[in-house]
Amino acid sequence: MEKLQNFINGEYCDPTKGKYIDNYEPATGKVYSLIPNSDEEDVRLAVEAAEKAFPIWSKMSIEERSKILVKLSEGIEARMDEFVQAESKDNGKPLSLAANVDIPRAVSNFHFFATAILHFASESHNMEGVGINYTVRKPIGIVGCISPWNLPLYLFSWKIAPALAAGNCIVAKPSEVTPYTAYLLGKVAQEAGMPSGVMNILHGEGRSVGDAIVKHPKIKAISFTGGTQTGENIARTAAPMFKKLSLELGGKNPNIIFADCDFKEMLSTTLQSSFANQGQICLCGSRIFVERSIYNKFKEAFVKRVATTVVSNPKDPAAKMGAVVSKSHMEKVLSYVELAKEEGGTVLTGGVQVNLEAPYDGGYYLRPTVIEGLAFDCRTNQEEIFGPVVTITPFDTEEDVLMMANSTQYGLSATLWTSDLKRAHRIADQLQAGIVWINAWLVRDLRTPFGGVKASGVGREGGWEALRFFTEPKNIFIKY
Ligand code: TXE
Repeated sequence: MEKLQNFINGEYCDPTKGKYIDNYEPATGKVYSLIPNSDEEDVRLAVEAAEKAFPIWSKMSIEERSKILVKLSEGIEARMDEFVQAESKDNGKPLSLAANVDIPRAVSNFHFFATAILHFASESHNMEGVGINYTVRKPIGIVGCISPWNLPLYLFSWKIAPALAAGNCIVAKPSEVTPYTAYLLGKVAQEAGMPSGVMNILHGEGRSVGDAIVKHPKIKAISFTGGTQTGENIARTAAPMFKKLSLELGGKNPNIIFADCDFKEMLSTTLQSSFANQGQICLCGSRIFVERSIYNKFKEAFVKRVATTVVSNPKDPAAKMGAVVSKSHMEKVLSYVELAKEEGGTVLTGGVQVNLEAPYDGGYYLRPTVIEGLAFDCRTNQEEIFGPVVTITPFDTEEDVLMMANSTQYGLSATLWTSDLKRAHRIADQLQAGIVWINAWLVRDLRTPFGGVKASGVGREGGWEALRFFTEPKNIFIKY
């Protein structure tokens, strides 16, 4: 069976203690490779390599650094098919999604930050007749990047690209549930001429290697995307060490639909925002609020479309949805369907596992699920399910829907459907969310700030925000 390796100091290597964990293919439920279960000793080696590489990488001209990162992005593009196949196999998502979204976006992430750094500038503040302040922004040093399983290379590269572009060396860990594309990245870095030790990629469980990254005193900043509980644990460890922290956590995003929306466009986009990537995107709109006058019309049309959505193996070109990421995640999602029933909800469609024919009979397939009749403040409507489950709830007034939309501990994103411009501004302004889409969903411009409020996280990624996070400003004053 294939054994993945860590990538330290420009070379692939085995974990020092020789421990491995199983890597499952969600489409079949079978183990198909082994992942190093690294620990603090591997982190120590990676930090040592990064420490040596830092003077070389941080002092390299920005143009040269940029060229290497552009080559990295081109390297992924040149191996597009290999990356697409690997991402789909590792995660269970349809091949078409990996080909159209995940891997192209990873290419763009590297390209975007490789070129953004060429234009990154700092400020100066003149004090008339007194002197001038100028601010320099320097790389932090060694930074830790920890990413989740839902959009594996997409989110991994979203962190490591700005970290590297800003001149840092990294010790990065993809999710142990979906390690494969990050594993492939080592080869591409070698081909791109990335100096040894700049990019170190370690595999393994959060509680072993992830925790060791967070605890290492020479790793000065942590950029994390994942569950809110994990974010809390990381913050607890990192805060007393005064590490810089960027935390992108969970969401329970509202999708608010007014009667005056473009119904057709809203309906097809709402299918996407509910179930894309099997509902495993932190930006999915899992609480759908519909103005009462169109509630029944919406319910009928939506449920009809959801009920005919094709759930199939990821290689099937007809598949609109593939497998969810793991058995335990599937069980978690199904347990929320049971909870919803206990809380008085009615399952309008879905709520069950899908059994495909061999060799996919052991895979983790779920029917997309729509539930109605729940109170806005019940657990099903407050906790992140992170799967193909949405609830629908009618509303009467703007005040009502805003109260319900803002009622969770989360505040990542929100979607709003209306053709009333004034209302769109009014509601967008009052939504407690870091990102609001009006008459659209998941339209992303990499220059914009990305992140949430409340329990959805701390800090912003994207554009200058990411480059600011991965640099340390120093203000220097000189007297006239
Ligand atoms: O995420 P974890 P899990 C949510 C979603 C999901 C839940 C749990 O609701 O059901 O979180 O998913 C690493 N120190 N999201 O358990 O554990 C871990 O190895 C350092 C939302 O898979 O947060 C992985 O690399 N690292 C979400 C990463 O953290 C640790 C995406 C994320 O895993 C660690 C994923 C520790 N103590 C899940 N423990 C989003 N916002 O996009 C774990 N890790």
